[in-house]
Amino acid sequence: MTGKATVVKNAGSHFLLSALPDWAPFPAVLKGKVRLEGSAATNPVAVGDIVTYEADSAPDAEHPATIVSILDRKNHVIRKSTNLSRQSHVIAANVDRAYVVVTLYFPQLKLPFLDRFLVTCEVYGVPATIVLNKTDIFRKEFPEEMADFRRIYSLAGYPILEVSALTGEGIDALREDMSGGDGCRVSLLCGESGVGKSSLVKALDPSLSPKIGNISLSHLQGRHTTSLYEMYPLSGGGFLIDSPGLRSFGLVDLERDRIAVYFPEMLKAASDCRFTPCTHTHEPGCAVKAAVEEGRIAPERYRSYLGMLEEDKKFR
Ligand SMILES: Nc1nc2c(ncn2[C@@H]2O[C@H](COP(=O)(O)OP(=O)(O)O)[C@@H](O)[C@H]2O)c(=O)[nH]1
Ligand SMILES: [Mg+2]
Ligand SMILES: [Zn+2]
Repeated sequence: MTGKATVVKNAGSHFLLSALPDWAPFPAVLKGKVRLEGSAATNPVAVGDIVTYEADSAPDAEHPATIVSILDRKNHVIRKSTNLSRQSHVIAANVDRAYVVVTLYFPQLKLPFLDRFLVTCEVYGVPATIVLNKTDIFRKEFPEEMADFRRIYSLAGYPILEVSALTGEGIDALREDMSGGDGCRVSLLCGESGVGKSSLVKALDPSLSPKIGNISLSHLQGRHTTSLYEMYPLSGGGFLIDSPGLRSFGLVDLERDRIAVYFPEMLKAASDCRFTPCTHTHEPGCAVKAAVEEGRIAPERYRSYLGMLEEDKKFR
């Protein structure tokens, strides 16, 4: 028999597949290299890949299915193995949405960090939703900062969910969002340490909390960690891919003149710039700078962009 299913666990040479949205994982192996459907290229298999498989009978641990081919990916997320090596590793494929968890304080929000993260999502082609956690603190004590935050990222066009893992505010909305409406959405939950990812998973689906979000990053550094890429079904519908590497995936290498393309609000404005390409710094007739001056682009985001340009210069 043959079939089509999604990779829900990658343990190096062994895999678990499930025909999503049904959750009934069964084992599978790779024999040699696997080709991408309709192409000569071979590819490593990643969690989220939709694959075709062959099996003599219903697959079980003793008679795993054999992965035959990988269907075209709509996107994929990679991670560089180490700073020194140029190797990169595909850690997830076909991700429907990244939920980027942030706080205003405790820990303090660093806008350039969040903006780099959003740029990375844009580069990978993964739509991002911002999850502002710990509103139980901010709503009372920092209402102006909350309004500022909303202004900046609404102008940028990102959906914002305001939640509190502590009080449960917004958790139903987050659960509904993660189901994707049809119960098929595949999500990533990411954000820096201490923002409340583990607490959110616990609030979303208590049965998952022992499995997700408790692996420390330092413990894993310098080790091969393929076995840790795994997808979990959410009780409210949808699937969550978890791996420590994904929670803080770094910035991809970008050409200087490409950076602005990944700020969606700047990309939109840039079509009216007098010059192409335009770095949106010194050029006359720059529509991006005009939009910043007129308040249609948040100056905070523009500053993050300038910061990225500067940093890029340093490394060249
Ligand atoms: N006040 C408040 N504290 C929270 C909330 N969510 C998490 N925390 C606390 O923030 C700290 C870090 O949470 P944790 O879930 O471990 O964050 P992670 O590192 O992103 O997984 C813990 O002390 C949590 O109790 C929240 O919504 N409100
Ligand atoms: Mg955690
Ligand atoms: Zn410009």
